[in-house]
Amino acid sequence: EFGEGKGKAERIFGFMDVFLENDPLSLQKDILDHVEFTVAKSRFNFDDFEAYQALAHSVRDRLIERWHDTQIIFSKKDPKRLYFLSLEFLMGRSLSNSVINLGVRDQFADALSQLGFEFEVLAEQEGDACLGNGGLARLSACQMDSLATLDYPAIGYGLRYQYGLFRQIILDGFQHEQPDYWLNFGNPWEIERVHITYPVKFYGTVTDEVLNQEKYKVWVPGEMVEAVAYDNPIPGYGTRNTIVLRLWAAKPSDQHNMEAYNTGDYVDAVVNRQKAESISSILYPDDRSYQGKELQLKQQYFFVSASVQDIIRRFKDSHKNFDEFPEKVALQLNDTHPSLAIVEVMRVLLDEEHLGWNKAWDIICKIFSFTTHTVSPEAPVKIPVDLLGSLLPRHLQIIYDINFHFVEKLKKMIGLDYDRLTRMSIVEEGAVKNIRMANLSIICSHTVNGVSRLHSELLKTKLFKDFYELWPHKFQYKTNGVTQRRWIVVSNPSLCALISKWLGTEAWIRDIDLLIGLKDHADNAELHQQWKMVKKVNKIRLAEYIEAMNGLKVSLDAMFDVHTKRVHEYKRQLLNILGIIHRYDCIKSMNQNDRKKVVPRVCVMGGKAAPGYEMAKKIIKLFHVVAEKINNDNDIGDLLKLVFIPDYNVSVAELVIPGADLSQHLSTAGHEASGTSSMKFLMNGCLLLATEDGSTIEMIEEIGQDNMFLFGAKVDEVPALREKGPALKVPLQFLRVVRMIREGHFGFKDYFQSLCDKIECENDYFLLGADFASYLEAQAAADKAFVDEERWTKMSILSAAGSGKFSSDRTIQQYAENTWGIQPCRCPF
Ligand code: 8GP
Repeated sequence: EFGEGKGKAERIFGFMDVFLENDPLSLQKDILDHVEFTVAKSRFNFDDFEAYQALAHSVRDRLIERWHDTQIIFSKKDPKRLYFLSLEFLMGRSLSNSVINLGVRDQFADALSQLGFEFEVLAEQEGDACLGNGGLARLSACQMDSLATLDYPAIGYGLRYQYGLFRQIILDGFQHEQPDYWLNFGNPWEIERVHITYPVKFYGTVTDEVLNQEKYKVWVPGEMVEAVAYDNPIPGYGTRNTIVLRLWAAKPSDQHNMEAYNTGDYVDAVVNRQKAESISSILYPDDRSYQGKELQLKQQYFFVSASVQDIIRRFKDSHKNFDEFPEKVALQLNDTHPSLAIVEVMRVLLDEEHLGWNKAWDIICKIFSFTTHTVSPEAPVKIPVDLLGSLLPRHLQIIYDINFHFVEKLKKMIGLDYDRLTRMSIVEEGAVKNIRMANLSIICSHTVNGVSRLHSELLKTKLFKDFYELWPHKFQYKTNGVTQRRWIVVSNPSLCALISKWLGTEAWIRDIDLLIGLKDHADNAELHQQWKMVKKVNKIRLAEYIEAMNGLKVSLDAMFDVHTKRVHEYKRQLLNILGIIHRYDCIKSMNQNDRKKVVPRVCVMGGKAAPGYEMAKKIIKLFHVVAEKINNDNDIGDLLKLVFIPDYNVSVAELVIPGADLSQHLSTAGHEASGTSSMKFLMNGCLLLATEDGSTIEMIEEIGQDNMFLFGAKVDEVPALREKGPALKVPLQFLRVVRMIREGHFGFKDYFQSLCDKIECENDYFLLGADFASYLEAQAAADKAFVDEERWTKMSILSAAGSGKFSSDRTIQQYAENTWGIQPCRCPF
């Protein structure tokens, strides 16, 4: 095979390539070379962490080799490329995923064991790359994996934050945040490109100049920083294709303020220069709202400007005429955070390429597509005009021009309907004038995508109704998906082996539709036995982690009931806690005989609250006080145990998800745009207890409602329930558990009053009271199913078998075909 590859390389490239060998001896030599020359330790004396570093560098060499080959093919064939712009990527760890996608996992494990190291142990040395908040950020990471695997010519662009998402620590049950200085121990997965840098301008003034009798705008900046590229190779699975995620870091620019050096204040000048680095230093830790801060806007423009310069440079390397730009370039806006890219491309085409308004606008309308990830009417990002005008004066002018042309056109289409014109304008008038980034994105993109079918309906009928009525053809949706490479193959090796055995092939790792084949064996006793064994192995792994973290021993016979996601009122972790209190209360009142019928549960919760989100932080504290009481109640024993997993992140999720029997997805219907953790649980054969929200609705179609525990108001019932307000009848059990908290049954009485008021005296916006009875029924149904082991196992097999639709491979293929118009371009060996 190796000789074949070499021959092909010669035919394709016309030169003899040298491939890195993957036999154990060559791998050992590579690892030891890196120990000696990269890590600079003696090859006779190095510890686990040093071994991990050397291993990571050996893997990186192989990634770089493939990436170069991929680049050669892309340059030669010059396909239309996708540029995926996202301010957040939640990549997690890279080692295990890389060796699996490269197909060298076993070879490396063999090589290491001969050197006296265990692959799994070294893999634990790696820290997580947490350059994102939650769903949107992890989705971007899954989508990069699928883009590489499906051979699409794509590049991801983002920011290389020095501080990723804060580390959550829990002290006395309260969340505290600590900085995540993830680069402290180096990052072997990135390649610093000292020669790929671009100047990024801020502030200053705009002047008019005349060139060849034409008037042009010239932006004279007041500040300059330099963007430096850091490349992170992303390997595809079952292909040689390896693409790149290019993250920008801010560095001081030599042109920053030369004057200062000359005026003699050398030390101050250097210190000021250094401030430039703060632009890419920190990820904003809120997963919902935009704070309209200057630094946040600077970050957005910094990343957009560097990416656009890079894209245009690449295009101009092999094309002379901008007419071809839309045939070669697709730009994807991952939510509104990168939307300044629209204005930046327009500025370059007008002021630097001198194309003229009509031509430039025509290009803009063909290259941008926009995906929104929220349903919240408060979430749309607004930038105060004053802020934008001071930081990016030329961009504000261009936005006004785009808006002027748009409003003029709109008047011709809809007449002088001022209410509607006001709603649709990019500029929001009022005491503070704002730029509405969603309106800008919709107006300038050829396609607007939602992230599930329900989400898309809500966009069309509520959030963006005016725009949908104007341009129905722009609106599409692509239901989210997750990559089975990370969420089964890496995180659940036992299940991966079992699935391959029963399907008789590993092809499902690239072609997830094959999973449905498990359905044929859903009643097979032998599979049941093995399926249960796999779950047990994963529960043991999780139980060991819980014991190490919390010192709590949990029973493997209990149902592992998991609720992990960012903490939010709309995600209703509070509903879960109220349900737990109710369960505890019921057990307490039972006699010993009845207690024998209770299904023991280990209730696991995990997730971070935004540092400024007080109610979310109270919910975390409430879980802890309830846990304290119940876990220390010897009368209850193993019937109910509560565990909070601190600092939930990608690598913790890889451990928790495979070990879950049941997982909860409780958002009030109409609030979760899609939800993606449910997809990971489903693939791992975990049963879902959920509301009919986001992508769950599509899961019901795939898995069947008999294989899930559904509850709660449906999306069209929610408005009427809200309307009723205090007149809404809530069950007595609900009032009782709220009273227990209020009266200090779990302590911290005063601290929880506001939380109780919100769901009892105020309008209970997220309808906990209204959904409580049906939530308890769904929980009872889960208990009933769990005691019937064979029924439960069958439901579990059917959940995994029906999860194929929720692979990001399907999502990406739909984007490629229906939104971006790109084709696979495969490295031929
Ligand atoms: C999330 C949605 O809440 C979730 O339903 C969806 O599955 C996920 O995006 C991926 O589409 N939204 C966000 O994470 C989000 O809006 N984050 C922005 C503030 C950064």
